Amino acid sequence: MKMPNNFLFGAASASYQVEGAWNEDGKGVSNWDVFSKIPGKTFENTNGDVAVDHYHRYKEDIGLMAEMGLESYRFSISWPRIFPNGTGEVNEKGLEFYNNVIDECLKHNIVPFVTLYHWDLPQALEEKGGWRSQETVDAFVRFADTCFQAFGDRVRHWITFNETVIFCSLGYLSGAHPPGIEGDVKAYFQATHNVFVAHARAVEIFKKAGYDGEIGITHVFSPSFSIDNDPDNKFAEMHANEYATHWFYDPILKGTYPEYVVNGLEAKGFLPEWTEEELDLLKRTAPMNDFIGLNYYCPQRVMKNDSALVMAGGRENSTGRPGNPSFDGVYKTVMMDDKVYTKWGWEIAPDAFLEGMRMLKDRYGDIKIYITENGLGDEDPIVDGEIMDTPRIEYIESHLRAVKHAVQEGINVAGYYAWSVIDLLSWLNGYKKQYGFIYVDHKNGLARKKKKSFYWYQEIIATRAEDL
Ligand code: BGP
Repeated sequence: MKMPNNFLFGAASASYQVEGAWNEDGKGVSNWDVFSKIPGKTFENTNGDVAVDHYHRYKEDIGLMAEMGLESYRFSISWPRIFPNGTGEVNEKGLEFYNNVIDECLKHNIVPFVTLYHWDLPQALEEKGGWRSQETVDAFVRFADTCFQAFGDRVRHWITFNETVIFCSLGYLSGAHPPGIEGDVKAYFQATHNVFVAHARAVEIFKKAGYDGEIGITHVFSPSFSIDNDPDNKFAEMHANEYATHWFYDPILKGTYPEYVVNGLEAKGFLPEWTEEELDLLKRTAPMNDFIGLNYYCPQRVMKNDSALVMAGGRENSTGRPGNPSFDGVYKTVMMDDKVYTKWGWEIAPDAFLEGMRMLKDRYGDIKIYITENGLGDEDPIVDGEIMDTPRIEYIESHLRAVKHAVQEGINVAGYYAWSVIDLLSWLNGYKKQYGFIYVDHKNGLARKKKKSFYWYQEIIATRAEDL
């Protein structure tokens, strides 16, 4: 079987991870500009000041994407480029840059798939409370509306937020991302609720204005599986899926919060402060979501937590290995002897990917799915000057096969975006952890070079994955 003609083969990036030009053309300072410069926060204190200089090289990069045959490019808009202080006056130069990127994509018949928020929050808003604050919600809605108005004549695919669970949990529980707060469970749940409200308000504006196109949100997709059939571990599995998946997917797709979590939070005093109006908004806008974006890297293997510890890290903890207890100490994620892991301890499990998609279909029905990220973080071997990223090819091949299987089973998957189109800054792991089809030579003026996987993906796209 060939993948259907309207299935999009794409690849992704995010503004802070590729653009650089952190203080050029009127761009404001983002929370990541500040956070990454605090000594010890990132691997070798790397930051996105220059990143891979996509800001100045977008034409070359999009040209390479076109050569690869890429059908769609998912990228994000740096909010502080458009509103240097988060709100207030628009920076025209910022709009101009994204107009250029969009036009360059269209020139090459590449569908631009835009993420509005991929974590680089204007620092001015971070200082006013970030996602704990209503001010950020209001400012986001204005930012989203501005982008719809500026780019909505050419952009038909919109993602409001990337991975709420990650930027909120790493921001307020583990402290590994800005604002670097540890163990504030109340703030964590409040921030997630505020993000869902901001999403819902943006969706409603988009729909009311009648733009031609689709809008949705992108979530981490990391379904939990018990390590065995022990009832305590099965309970841990249920609990983990409720807190780490349903809490995020239900308000978007069902318009309500999962009762199990609401009851649990209420008992512990962690329930977000919300209004009836906000809950109505979630309910009213849920059916307006055109799709759900899934970022899938690995599942979670869980068991009951038998230690007194509560969560100290997370998936992105660059120093520790998994084995982290959940924030409430009920379960812990563990590595298993019979599983295969990447060098960074992320399990490679295409079967769990397919199984997870079935679970989603069971719970949420036929909602359209885009796989908005999937890929392998690795240190690619260079042999005689060629980048021989065979493990990446194997990883993507096995996961694309799972996607193909899903489509054959009638799961509504409409596109696949490899992470990442080009080697870029890994938030906490610098440039050492590579993901791209295109190599960036940091010792040679950031020169671009096609990897083995570049040619492989080119072939996959050209044949619409027929041989997979
Ligand atoms: C996702 C993010 C991406 C990207 C990816 C790989 O959570 O949306 O921006 O960074 O993970 O993560 P890492 O670079 O930590 O390996």
